[in-house]
Amino acid sequence: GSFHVGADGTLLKRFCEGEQQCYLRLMEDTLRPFVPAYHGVVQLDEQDYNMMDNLLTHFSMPAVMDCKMGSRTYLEEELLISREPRKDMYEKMIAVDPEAPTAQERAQQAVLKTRYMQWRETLSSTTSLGFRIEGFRVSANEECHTNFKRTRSRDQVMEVLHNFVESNPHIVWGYLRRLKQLRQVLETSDFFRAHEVVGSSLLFVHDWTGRTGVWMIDFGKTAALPPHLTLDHRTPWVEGNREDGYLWGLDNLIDILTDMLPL
Ligand code: 4IP
Ligand code: MN
Repeated sequence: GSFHVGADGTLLKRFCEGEQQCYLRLMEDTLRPFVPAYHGVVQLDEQDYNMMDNLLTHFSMPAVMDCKMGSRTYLEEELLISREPRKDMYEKMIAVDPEAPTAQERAQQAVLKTRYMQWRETLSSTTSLGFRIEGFRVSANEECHTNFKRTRSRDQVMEVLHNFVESNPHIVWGYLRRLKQLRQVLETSDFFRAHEVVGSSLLFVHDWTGRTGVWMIDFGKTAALPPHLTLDHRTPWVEGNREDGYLWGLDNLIDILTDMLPL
């Protein structure tokens, strides 16, 4: 598989050079407390892995949720290189909505990756809110909930968040405090200013003791910008500006969680 959980509180993730570069820079950035600590490359059965802290270690039977951040989920460069139409993505598309493919896509039984990604973005809350819920699990013996491909409206998102926190305002408070700290650090981080952050997630973790945490994870599609270019992560994307909508999505997420608190 692409992950191994170590008994020593570490996690091995299949090696990706771009992700390694991000972690090396993040360890020197003000964002360091908001990402898993990085411990370098290790080899297992001839496969390289990036080694990092397992964020679940200090929790007791934690609930976890993955929110994919940003208003775009593919890199700009993926638009330019025209790739093979994908049969697997066509299959994933018709499994959710048999009406979604165009006549031409139906004839080919395949779709371009960027077309599939854009379709996923507008079906979910990625385009409208700048983030989407990928999945959550409330307890270790419960199944993972991942059926959120059509969770798009603010109200639908709020309902899923309520289910994840089991309507516990203390947990919502903990998440809000942490997300506001993260936003403050993101607004001044040298790393964040200089990177297009695409396909990255926020990992939410809480447990029955009331402990909460949020970390940034998944930097496989986080790309360094050319030296003269910086992003504000709120300006809407137009092709060429490389904006990713990350902070706009975080603003919306903070807003929705705030509205979940009792008056
Ligand atoms: C997946 O679509 C996710 O978007 C993956 O992103 C993406 O990986 C996959 O592309 C794509 O098929 P579904 O979530 O609808 O299944 P992530 O890894 O962030 O979850 P990439 O490669 O873009 O990181 P392919 O090309 O790996 O299939
Ligand atoms: Mn992810």
